[in-house]
Amino acid sequence: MTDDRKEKDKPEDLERGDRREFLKRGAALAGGLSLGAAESAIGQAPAPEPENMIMGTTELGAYGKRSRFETSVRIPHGGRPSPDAFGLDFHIAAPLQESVGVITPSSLHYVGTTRGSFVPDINPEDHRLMIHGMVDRPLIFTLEELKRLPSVTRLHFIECAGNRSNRRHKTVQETHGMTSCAEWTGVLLSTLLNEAGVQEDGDWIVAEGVEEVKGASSIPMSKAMEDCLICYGMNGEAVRPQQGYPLRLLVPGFEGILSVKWLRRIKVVDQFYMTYNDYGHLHQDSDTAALGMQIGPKSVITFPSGEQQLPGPGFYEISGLAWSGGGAVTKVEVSTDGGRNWMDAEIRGTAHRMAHTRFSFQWNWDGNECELQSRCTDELGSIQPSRAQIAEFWNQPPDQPVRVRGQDNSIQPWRIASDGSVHNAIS
Ligand SMILES: Nc1nc2c(c(=O)[nH]1)N[C@H]1C(S)=C(S)[C@@H](COP(=O)(O)O)O[C@H]1N2
Ligand SMILES: [Mo]
Repeated sequence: MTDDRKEKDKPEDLERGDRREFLKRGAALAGGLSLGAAESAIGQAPAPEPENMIMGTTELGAYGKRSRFETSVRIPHGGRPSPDAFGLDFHIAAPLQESVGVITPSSLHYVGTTRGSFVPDINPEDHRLMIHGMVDRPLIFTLEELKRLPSVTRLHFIECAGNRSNRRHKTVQETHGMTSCAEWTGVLLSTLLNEAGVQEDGDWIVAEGVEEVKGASSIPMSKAMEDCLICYGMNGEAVRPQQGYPLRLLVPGFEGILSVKWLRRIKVVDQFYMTYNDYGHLHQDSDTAALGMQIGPKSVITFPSGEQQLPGPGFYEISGLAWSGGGAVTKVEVSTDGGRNWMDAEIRGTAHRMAHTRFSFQWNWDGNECELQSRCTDELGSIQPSRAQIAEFWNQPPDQPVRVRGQDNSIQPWRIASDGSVHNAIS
């Protein structure tokens, strides 16, 4: 009984507490949100007429879908149509501008394909995963067998190395939409490798998918043993076909290309193998290549972001996503004056390792033109660089547009014009 009461009282108390806090802040901020107007509207939404009700059992009963009033969708990335004239899927970007929390719904998860992939239609009963090469006991697993093994469930982002911002991009979907975060379930790769028995010189693995170019990637054994997952689950259901159904490799925090979809083979080898996917590392030795695979600390403000419109001066919650291949996000800072002054943002929820982390910052816009930026620090103490810092690092002439080489984890600036319109501020 007492417990029941507590449970019931809690949300209300919290709500009241928050509201009081909010009112205090609101009073302190000249020109803050007009609470009176908001208050009088509460409870006045008309109840829907019966003919406007969706009959759950018929339309939504078997597999739910979102409200018809929610319209955000994925878009082709990099100006290439997807699907193209041949029906091939290319990179498509997630609508981060509409995102809340940290999970990307599976339907909106970005899609990366190395070669304009068809999406294989795999019957899980026919699918096998082979572990072979420099192991004592080569193994072949069915899906059923994998699901009998100890499982883990973890939040992880994936990001394509091609997720880069430039001044032509208008929205955050264009600048940053090639990353997403999901709850992944599967078996630790180390469980399978230990079962197979990795031999002395087995320093690398090559992972392979089912398509003609294999989607193969070389991954260092240390990473394979540390935290790589063989996933069959995503956001509470089976991995979606575009994400690798029925089985995908997940290499947390490393370039997305290594997270091989439609995974069918892992070969333990003694060196870095140059696969189709590894062309980006062509000029590097294997140690450098392995290091270059890890994604640096990165963040972006999703609200307000490019092409959004602020209705006028007053209170706003700046909101965004931060992540790092180096572990958990430990700090996010926000600047409202183009990077001169930085203030700590609040981290919303738990900062999981190699996962999108939601941050927010309470802001009162005075109506003057300004520039918003966010900056991420991860558990290694690495700090997200500005584009100017990157230019300086590469000795680029200061009067020319910055060219980011390799992965782009540069700070994204958004300019708020005095009419409330929001623009990409990369010059
Ligand atoms: N088999 C296979 N795996 C693949 C690819 C592919 O084309 N084939 N694309 C890679 C690339 S380039 C990226 S960025 C990620 C994208 O994962 P997602 O489509 O689930 O977002 O998958 C990687 N795994
Ligand atoms: Mo990618």
